[in-house]
Amino acid sequence: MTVERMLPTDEAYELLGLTKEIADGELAPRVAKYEQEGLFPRDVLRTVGRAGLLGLPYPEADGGAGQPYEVYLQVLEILAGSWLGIAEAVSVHTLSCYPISAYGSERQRKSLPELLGGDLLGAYCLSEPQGGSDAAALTTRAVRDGDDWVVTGTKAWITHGGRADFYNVFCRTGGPGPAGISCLVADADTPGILPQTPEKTMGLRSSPPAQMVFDDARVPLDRLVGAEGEGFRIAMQALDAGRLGIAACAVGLAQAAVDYAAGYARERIQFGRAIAEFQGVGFILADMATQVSAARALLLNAARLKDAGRPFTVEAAKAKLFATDVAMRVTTDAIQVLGGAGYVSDHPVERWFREAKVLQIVEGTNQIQRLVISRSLTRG
Ligand code: COS
Repeated sequence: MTVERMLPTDEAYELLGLTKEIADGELAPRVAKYEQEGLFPRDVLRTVGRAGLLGLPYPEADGGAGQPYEVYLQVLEILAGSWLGIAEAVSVHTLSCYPISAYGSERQRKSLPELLGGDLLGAYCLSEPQGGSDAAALTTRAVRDGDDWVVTGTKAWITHGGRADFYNVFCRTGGPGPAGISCLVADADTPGILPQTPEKTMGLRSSPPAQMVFDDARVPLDRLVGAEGEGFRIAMQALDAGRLGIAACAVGLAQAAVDYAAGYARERIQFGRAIAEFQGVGFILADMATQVSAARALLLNAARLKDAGRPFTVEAAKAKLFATDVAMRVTTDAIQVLGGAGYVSDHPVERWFREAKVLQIVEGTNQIQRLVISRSLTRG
């Protein structure tokens, strides 16, 4: 099934057409093998990067594609429909370019064409083993010494950990709480930046996160992004946009599950007819499709607010919460429609179900999204 889309420009339709070609031609043939064998898709990400998809929402003057978020997120959705790991990688890379794009010095911004150009991959190091939801409690420390910051600590759950070319590192340069946090951007080959063994994950096995140990890593003073003490705000703003990326991944995954389950129900014969003809199945499919459309609408509303320069933090939290819960429900229902066939790896729905779970957790658990939303209602 093709989703009817309303896009703002002819260029956007062309971009989505190109994305679909890449998704069908490059992603779909590889995803099962890479996910099953846990192969990191660096080659595929290069192809995606060279097609211009690793810098979509950034200004053309900086080497990006100047696309509105509304369009960028629909590109992510299409990629996620073929391979969630690639869509998530694009989303995380895009998030990782935010600090320099929004807060970088003139000198730092000179690196933007390289960051957005498609050959490099970024990572975002905020979480720590003892500090996930309570991000402001992070303990990784950066101390000035001569011309460098000396960084010590451990970051956890880092997507592209050990694979990235550059790392955003949120660390404590001052006292406790959010006001003591700063943002550094470090090159991957900095001595003392030590990737650990990747985690053994339930899903997204082609790109498992890893801990990153910073053992007296010396990062030049001029790699501080924004002012000292401004890191928490930078991190939160980056996450506002990043959460839209995760929501788009969820919508793409859920749409794939709807399409696959509907296709199966049209073919599968029981009691002398296609199971799609039984209301018990057809109504499940109808509810799945309706939830995905609602998630997409919430996502695009938040994106359009962002594109218009309006506040979108709360709408992004709603979109992330709703879309990722929908992805979990819809992939669960897709397994039910396939019955036993849905439970085995001959069909992709069992993988999608495992992958959907992580979307309810990354870039702020859905409990944290509820906190952001409820605070907006209850704080004056
Ligand atoms: N945009 C800009 N600034 C923000 C912001 C946002 N979205 N959210 C908070 N801030 C600012 C606040 O305005 C406040 O600044 P002032 O002290 O100048 O007023 C400061 O940051 C502290 O905010 P707050 O008091 O709300 O911080 P909390 O410690 O209560 O934390 C939550 C807020 C829980 C929302 C935050 O810690 C969070 O998002 N946690 C989840 C982290 C996460 O997503 N981790 C995943 C990592 S990537 S896989």
